[in-house]
Amino acid sequence: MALNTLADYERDYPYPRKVTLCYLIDEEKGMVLLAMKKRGFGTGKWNGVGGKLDKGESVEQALVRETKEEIGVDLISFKKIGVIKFYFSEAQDRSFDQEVNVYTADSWKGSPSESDEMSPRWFGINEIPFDQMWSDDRFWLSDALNGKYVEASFMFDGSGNVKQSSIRLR
Ligand code: 6OG
Repeated sequence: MALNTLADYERDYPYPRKVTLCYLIDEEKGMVLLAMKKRGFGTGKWNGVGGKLDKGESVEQALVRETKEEIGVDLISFKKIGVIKFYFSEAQDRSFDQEVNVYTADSWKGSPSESDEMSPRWFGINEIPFDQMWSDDRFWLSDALNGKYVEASFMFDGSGNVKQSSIRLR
């Protein structure tokens, strides 16, 4: 059957590949750590840190490993703030689609540092550079950082713009 709407994707592909995404938070200063992606999927965009699960790994194991690899810090405490499914409707196959498991972390060891893959920087929670981020972020990130749990799905066009969305915040 043809895939036309976001609901078609959600019905036919309910379990896209899992990935992790983590935002370090400095509660006292009201800051969030974003990192500039230097290579691969999403190059040139600010985002949280994270990536794919290795074979046999849990989501939380991948979250800890990816954060260490990308910005050099060891997470101590973190909390899940949402699950978001992304469908790239104009991709050749469904391998780009992702289920992003989103976390914030409020305690870690070490200070964020640059790696081959990412270059981190602190931003005020009210000064997030949405125009240099994935186009879905403006629909949910501020609410999620302010304590809402987000369950959402997005369908993108070939230029990376949101074509359809479904967002539940609680
Ligand atoms: P690697 O390919 O580097 O993992 N990611 C997204 N994050 C946001 N905010 N919006 C999206 O809309 C995203 N698509 C993927 C998940 C990719 C990293 O990028 C995140 C992962 O942390 C499309 O292994």
